[in-house]
Amino acid sequence: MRKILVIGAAGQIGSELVLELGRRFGDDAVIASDVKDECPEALKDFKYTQIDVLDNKKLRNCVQQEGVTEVYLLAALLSATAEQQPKFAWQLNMDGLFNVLDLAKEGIIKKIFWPSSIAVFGPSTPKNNTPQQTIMEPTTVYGISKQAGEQWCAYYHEKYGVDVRSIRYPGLISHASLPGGGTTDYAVDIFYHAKEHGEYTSFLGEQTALPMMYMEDAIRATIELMEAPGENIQTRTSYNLAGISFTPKDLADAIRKHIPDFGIDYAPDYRQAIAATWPASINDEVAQKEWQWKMKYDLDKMVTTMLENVQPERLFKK
Ligand code: AKB
Repeated sequence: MRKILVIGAAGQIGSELVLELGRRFGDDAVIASDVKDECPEALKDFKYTQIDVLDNKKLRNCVQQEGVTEVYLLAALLSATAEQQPKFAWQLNMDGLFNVLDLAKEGIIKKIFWPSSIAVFGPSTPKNNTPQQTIMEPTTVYGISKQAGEQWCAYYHEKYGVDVRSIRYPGLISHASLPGGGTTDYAVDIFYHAKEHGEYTSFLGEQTALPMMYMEDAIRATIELMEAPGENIQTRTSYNLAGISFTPKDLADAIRKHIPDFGIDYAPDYRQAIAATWPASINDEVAQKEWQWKMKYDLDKMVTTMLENVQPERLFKK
């Protein structure tokens, strides 16, 4: 029987992934877990267990007692936060991964999803249409941890037959959950400010193009990858997904189609230096070929959906 454990279920991806896994496989097939003591309100129909992924003993007990077959490991520090706490970021991002990989190596669980990121690329990577396999010299702690993690995933697959699958997520955009500590967070923030104040100050510069993706596409990609036949999955590091590439100016222009007076100005901060090292656009032909990946949301569709659904009162007290 399928039993799925989502680690990091209170985060931006986790909170939406749990709901979609529940819709597809039944709420009883999914266990949500997070380092937080309290189960997020949105996940109250699911079994919830508090787990720090660094607590290997508690993680193992949970997996064995509940008969967990698959783990989605989403607990991590993202790019901006990781730069503030480099040692802890490395520990969380790497030891958490090893704790889960070892459960699969020992045959206790059957399958793992682990997210990588466009942060694996660096300043020496080709900036446009970045290929699946290319130069990777990341300059952030987060990027270094993701690149090392990718290699460990491939190693565990090759040496121990571990079925681990991964996506290099672009920046993710959702109205249902808030991002926490990434360089791409402006592309969510902007919608709350556009609706509430009609203006926004971007912490990335006007012409900083980055790959992004609407959350519904990202969740669908994640589950489609996990459900694809194992023999199709020839890439055991992590898959490029192209998403939608745009600059803060492109995004503001798209918002202006709905809010004509929307105003934007630019005050780049330390996150600009991170963004400057990442690709502007990504090539995802390998994902298209190996597991038939196809994106549904372009820039205009994403902006329309965000503006229709975003609830500024979640950020701004009235
Ligand atoms: C971040 O900005 O750190 C993340 C990512 C691209 O992995 N959204």
